[in-house]
Amino acid sequence: MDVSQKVLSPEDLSKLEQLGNPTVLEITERYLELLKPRKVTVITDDPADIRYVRRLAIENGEERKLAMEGHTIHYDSYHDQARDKQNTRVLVTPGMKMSRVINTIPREQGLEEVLEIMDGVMAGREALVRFFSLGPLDSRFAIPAFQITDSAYVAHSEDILYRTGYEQFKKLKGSPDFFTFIHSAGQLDERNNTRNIDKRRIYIDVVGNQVLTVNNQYAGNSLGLKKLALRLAIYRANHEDWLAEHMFLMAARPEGKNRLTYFCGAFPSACGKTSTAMIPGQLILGDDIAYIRSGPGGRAYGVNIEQGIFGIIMDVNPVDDPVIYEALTTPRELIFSNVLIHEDRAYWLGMGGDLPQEGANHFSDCWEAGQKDETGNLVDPCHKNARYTIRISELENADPRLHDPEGVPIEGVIYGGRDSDTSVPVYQSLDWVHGVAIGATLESETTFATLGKGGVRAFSPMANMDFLVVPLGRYIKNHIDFGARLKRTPLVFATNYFLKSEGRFLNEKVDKKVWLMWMEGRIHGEYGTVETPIGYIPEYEDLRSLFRRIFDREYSPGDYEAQFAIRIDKFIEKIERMEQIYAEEQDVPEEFSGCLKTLKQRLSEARRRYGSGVVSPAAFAG
Ligand code: SPV
Ligand code: MN
Repeated sequence: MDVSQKVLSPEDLSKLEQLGNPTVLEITERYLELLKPRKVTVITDDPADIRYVRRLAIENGEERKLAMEGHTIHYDSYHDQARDKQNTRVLVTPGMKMSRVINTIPREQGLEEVLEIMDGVMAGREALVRFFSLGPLDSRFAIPAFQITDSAYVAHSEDILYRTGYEQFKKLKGSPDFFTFIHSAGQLDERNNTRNIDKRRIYIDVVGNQVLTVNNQYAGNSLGLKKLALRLAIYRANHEDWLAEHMFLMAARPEGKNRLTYFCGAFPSACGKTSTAMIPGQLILGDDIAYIRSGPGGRAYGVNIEQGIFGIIMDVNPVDDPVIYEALTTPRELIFSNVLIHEDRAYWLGMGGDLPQEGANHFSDCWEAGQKDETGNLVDPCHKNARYTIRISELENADPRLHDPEGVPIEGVIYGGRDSDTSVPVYQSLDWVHGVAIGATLESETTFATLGKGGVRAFSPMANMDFLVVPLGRYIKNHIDFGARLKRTPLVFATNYFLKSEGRFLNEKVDKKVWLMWMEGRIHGEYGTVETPIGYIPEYEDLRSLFRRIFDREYSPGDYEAQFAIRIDKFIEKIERMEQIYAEEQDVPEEFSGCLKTLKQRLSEARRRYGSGVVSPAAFAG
């Protein structure tokens, strides 16, 4: 331990040694020698250590205190405001197969490149050594995570978002079975933002169970435990027998019925994922990443590997997101990132009311309305991907089973997309394989209407496309096989909150609560269905009484007709788009291709029988 002895105090060194884990010592020594920090601090689960990190983020200028007690602001570089897909690469060894859309680089070459960038990158800086648990403590779901970072903001965010795991590492009894994350924000500018964005690299080493990431601060690039760990977990899950998913977990709690029904759900960005997990009156367990395994009774169980939310702040307002809005505007520990700060208060797009015309933001400490960036683009008051970082336990609708090591029994899976013209607001799949097919054909329409790109459909199976470090065919097969092994398979549903007619949404934002309650009732055998070529849709009378009970609103036969008409031609077009995409993939499971074929046959038959591209739900009833 030559290097470690030089940069670690005897107390810090002893904290490492007490873990009794030679791999932790070896990795620490190796990376400290490379990164060359001035000082290294080892953080345990002790609240005094955790407070140290929080204080350091303020002292080193990565965060600044705001007027409200516990609130801080952090800025990422103007050019580091979202996940960097281009510079995120998976290190591959000869013969290793990946999904087609994933950037790869030969392992030796990638390691050489990133290790060179990392050589001496922490000179003059303090490194923090951290231990976390991806998942509840003492749980068979959990994966221990080891992090070295020179960003106190990253370490502080991880304290809010993840469970600390120093004691968990002791329980490893020396085993090398954990994920490792090495991060450096690199050289910082006068705003404490990453300077060398051109040398930003995020290299995923599935063979070494490690991720090396450098010259970034945006959490989706920097935080080891978020999307970097998701990729390692997807690789592992798909070589074992479980699922690592980009999914929320929530409990539906129907009024007057003494029960909780757990759902997981995958929605591509901006399709209503967090708002579904946060439907008023229900309980949230997680909003981003779930590990799912089979458990007692042959059922699927899930855990949130996080304990916090790194949420998009745009449009969080008292009407649409009352619970989050309240949490963001009252004293508690939370980090705002990339919002507008005026007189030590946070402002963001869509919060309701006018925004100040000047302040500090992701571009400048003295932004004012009309300011342009170096390429002549007008700088928004606040970035569209500006976020908040908060613990779920701070929310009044937090599920008490968040930390249950056994997980929660999943009875329903929801796949949601943004789709203006094809699918109905809610339907149930014909069976598990069809449910997998619904997830595997998820699309979302882009919303950049002003750039003339509105309605472009982005394909993202299970909303997991960006993180698929295995071939798509293998991923889908893992899903199919997972369900086949269960004794009680969850029901699978599709939702679409964005159906339009003549440019107008056919539903109100709050209607998702009705769809949720219908799905919940289906799980308990309470509602009938109409079998259509695409799957089972609700019966009119059930929706009518749900709308009346929940919103005291009249739901007319005309509403039902407009929303639940089966758009046969549009569905056939969608299936054909999918057949084209999957034709390019290898080892696509036959069950899946067969399912698409059957769906197309069912649709074509209905087309023939009813002689129309759009068929009323009434045609399929009775
Ligand atoms: C997402 O983009 O899906 C997020 C935020 O949850 S990030 O951390 O950037 O992945
Ligand atoms: Mn996400």
